[in-house]
Amino acid sequence: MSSEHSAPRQHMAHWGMFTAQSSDGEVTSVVPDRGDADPSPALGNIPGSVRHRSRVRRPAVRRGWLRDGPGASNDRGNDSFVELEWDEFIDLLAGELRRVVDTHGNEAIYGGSYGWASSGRFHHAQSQLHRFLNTIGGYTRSVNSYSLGATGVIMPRVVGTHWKLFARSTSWEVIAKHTELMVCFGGVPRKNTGTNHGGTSNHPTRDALDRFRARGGQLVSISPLRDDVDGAARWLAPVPGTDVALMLGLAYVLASEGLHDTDFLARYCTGYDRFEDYLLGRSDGVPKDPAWASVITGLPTDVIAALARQMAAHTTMVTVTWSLQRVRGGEQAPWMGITLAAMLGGIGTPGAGFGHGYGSMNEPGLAPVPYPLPTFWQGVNPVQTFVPVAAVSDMLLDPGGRFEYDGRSLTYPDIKLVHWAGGNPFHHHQDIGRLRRALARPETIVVHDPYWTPLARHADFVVPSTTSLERDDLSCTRNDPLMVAMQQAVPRYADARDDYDTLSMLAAKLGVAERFTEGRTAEQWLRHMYGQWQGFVRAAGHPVPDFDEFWRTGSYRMDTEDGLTLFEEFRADPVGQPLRTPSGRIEIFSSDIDGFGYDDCPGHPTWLEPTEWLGGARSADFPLHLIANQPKSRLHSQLDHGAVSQASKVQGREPIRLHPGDAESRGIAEGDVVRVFNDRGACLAGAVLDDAVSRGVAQLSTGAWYDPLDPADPQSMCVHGNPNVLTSDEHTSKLAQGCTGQHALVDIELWTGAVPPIRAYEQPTFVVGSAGWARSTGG
Ligand SMILES: Nc1nc2c(c(=O)[nH]1)N[C@H]1C(S)=C(S)[C@@H](COP(=O)(O)OP(=O)(O)OC[C@H]3O[C@@H](n4cnc5c(=O)[nH]c(N)nc54)[C@H](O)[C@@H]3O)O[C@H]1N2
Ligand SMILES: Nc1nc2c(c(=O)[nH]1)N[C@H]1C(S)=C(S)[C@@H](COP(=O)(O)OP(=O)(O)OC[C@H]3O[C@@H](n4cnc5c(=O)[nH]c(N)nc54)[C@H](O)[C@@H]3O)O[C@H]1N2
Ligand SMILES: [Mo]
Repeated sequence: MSSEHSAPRQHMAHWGMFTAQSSDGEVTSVVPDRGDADPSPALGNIPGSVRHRSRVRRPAVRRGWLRDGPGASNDRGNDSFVELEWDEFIDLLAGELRRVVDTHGNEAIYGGSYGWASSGRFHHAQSQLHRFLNTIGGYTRSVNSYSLGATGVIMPRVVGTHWKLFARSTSWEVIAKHTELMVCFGGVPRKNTGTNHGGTSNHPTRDALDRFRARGGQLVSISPLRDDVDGAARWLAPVPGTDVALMLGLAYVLASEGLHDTDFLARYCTGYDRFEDYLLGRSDGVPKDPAWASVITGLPTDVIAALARQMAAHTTMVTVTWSLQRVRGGEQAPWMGITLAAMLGGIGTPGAGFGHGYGSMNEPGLAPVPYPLPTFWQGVNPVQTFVPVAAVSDMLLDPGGRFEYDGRSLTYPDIKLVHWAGGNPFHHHQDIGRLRRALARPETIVVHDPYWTPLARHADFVVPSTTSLERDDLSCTRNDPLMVAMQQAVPRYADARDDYDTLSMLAAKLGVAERFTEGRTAEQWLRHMYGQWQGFVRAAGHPVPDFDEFWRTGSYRMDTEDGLTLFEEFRADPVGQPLRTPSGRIEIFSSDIDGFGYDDCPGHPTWLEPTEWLGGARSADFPLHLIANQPKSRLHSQLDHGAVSQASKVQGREPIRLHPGDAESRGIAEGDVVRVFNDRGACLAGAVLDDAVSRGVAQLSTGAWYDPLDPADPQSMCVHGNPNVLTSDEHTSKLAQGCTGQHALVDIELWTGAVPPIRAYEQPTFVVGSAGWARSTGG
């Protein structure tokens, strides 16, 4: 479809819609779409990214794998590679897949392959890989996400849904018009709203909050960082990880002063009485009053009491960012947030109630489209085995081991081959030292990525993928009015190929080409998927253009369901439109969860002392609370080498922000390189002093490419500033087994040694293949 590559091309990233200008096969500039009210600065990482020196140019196999064949290896991450021709590479990889399936069965393939890849409905790397693996008999899959590990399991049990909390959330319009008080646990970080999985054509959060304030709305931001909200707000900074204690203190005031809505609790909820016994201390002798909450959170008693009364007196929206559930015991904060909102009685009414993820992703607050999205069907996976996504290291280190999950007792499979496309566990997983020991175990690791990421360096087969800028695709998401033509902006780089093409070649070699491709080229798939979607929209009476006209126009605007209030239908008719919970109501006490008997997730929201927090014993050794949050300058680890991300670095390291007082007592000045450490690992980072960070807190975002000083040592210090060498891969609880990467206790010291170079973006070493197949390309 694309021929004239130097003409400006419309495209879509997870962080927004833009037009790309290119020359000589490289994107040279990007212009945000005119319709976007508040474009993400991360767009600035795109120019220069297609021909960046970290691209994978040709198919490559790890030297040790070629020499020794499949098997566990401690050399992963510290070996050289041999570049092969495509046909030799596909032969070898297809043979290895066949061997594993024949010898060990499909369960031995881990295809969980978590990760964001790029936007686009067809060339979605995970969907492509899952469909391919399904055509060869299936794979062990992963469930849930790093984003919402705890929420994804507990919310269906509490309010009968997960996705509706975001996709049918109370709209920004309604908040701007009706809400008087927003009490935001985790703030409403504008930096995060730039992003939306699958793309987004507009960013309304900033303007909506401006309208809300202009109408007299007040915002209370509860967060360790003052800048978790842009613009005027009252800032409360409890000890990190103590939000549930604060919410209980607020709830105590409502209950003890009769400010709670007993009608709402009786009609729409179940189990409030059981919870109240705990809240008031009847069941355990400990009243969760503001004095109790004050000791744990560090906030004054009268501040807590006054806030509760203010909340009862106004149309109040309680919001909880996703970060609050990415910690040990992470199920509790969203559950307690809903309980607090239920006590206030506003759930289902305009401008009041509960919100989860305002300021986490762009989607909450946006109007949904009433049609299904065009879908690339992944097929059926005959293998039933699954693991919670954040259990990847446990699975690889403990085959046959038992674990609990959501009321079930399950077993880790014995994985022989790991197949990953479009994700980076060196970005997303915790305790990288342990992850590296886990990745030494399988017999073969296959990674598709456009770049030599740390995961690619730990692979045996590295499949060079195109970036989305090198192909045509369709973009649309469930809360965006635009269906967008993503137009190829530049020719394919070097020997890179679309994941669809490489998987089609593998499918052909394995004799299942027709099942995988259904005889369609990529362009024919786009037309096919568009046609299906067009049918849905036309059935609703809208004249959607045919594909060619759509492609020329570039986008199609759908109607949206505006002015939603979360759970309004349930509020209007709790009997006719019950929630999909056992009681049909909001479960403040869940008999099912209670019945599982999990000490780390009891039957009602409970304050559970975290492992990584300043009030616990570990803080004697590691007295700073590290917040490992989402990076402002990019999406995850993607385009870490881009201009905006690089401009944020300090002496080439990821910036770590700390309070000037905590820096001074350690002899650290602005711009110094520091060593951040605990008993799990250490990294270097660049000091930024900022009183927007609470005392005792340090903030180091995720996303710096893991760069070990000694690649041979799994415990090596990372010289670049990847916080996941410090975080624990302990899970949220036995209920959800979610990721807990947001918090870690650490200490920080001035780094006085020589500052090592950053090598993360360099090519690995290549050698000529011993079997004589490969050609040398130099390093
Ligand atoms: N400590 C800590 N850790 C965290 C978090 C935290 O709060 N704290 N947050 C977690 C969260 S919420 C998430 S979602 C995860 C994110 O973790 P990931 O989603 O794994 O991170 P990304 O950097 O987006 O990885 C995507 C990879 O896909 C590649 N890619 C892009 N396009 C294509 C393509 O077309 N084909 C192929 N084959 N590859 C492609 C990119 O180059 C990149 O390497 O991280 C989690 N990790
Ligand atoms: N720019 C950018 N935006 C992104 C992403 C990105 O990589 N870059 N990633 C996207 C993805 S995949 C996801 S899932 C979302 C994640 O959305 P979130 O998980 O909500 O985002 P974070 O930035 O990790 O955390 C939000 C804020 O919560 C605060 N916080 C941390 N711990 C606590 C605590 O104990 N109590 C309180 N009250 N506040 C706390 C931190 O100060 C932090 O800035 O972000 C999305 N948006
Ligand atoms: Mo996420």
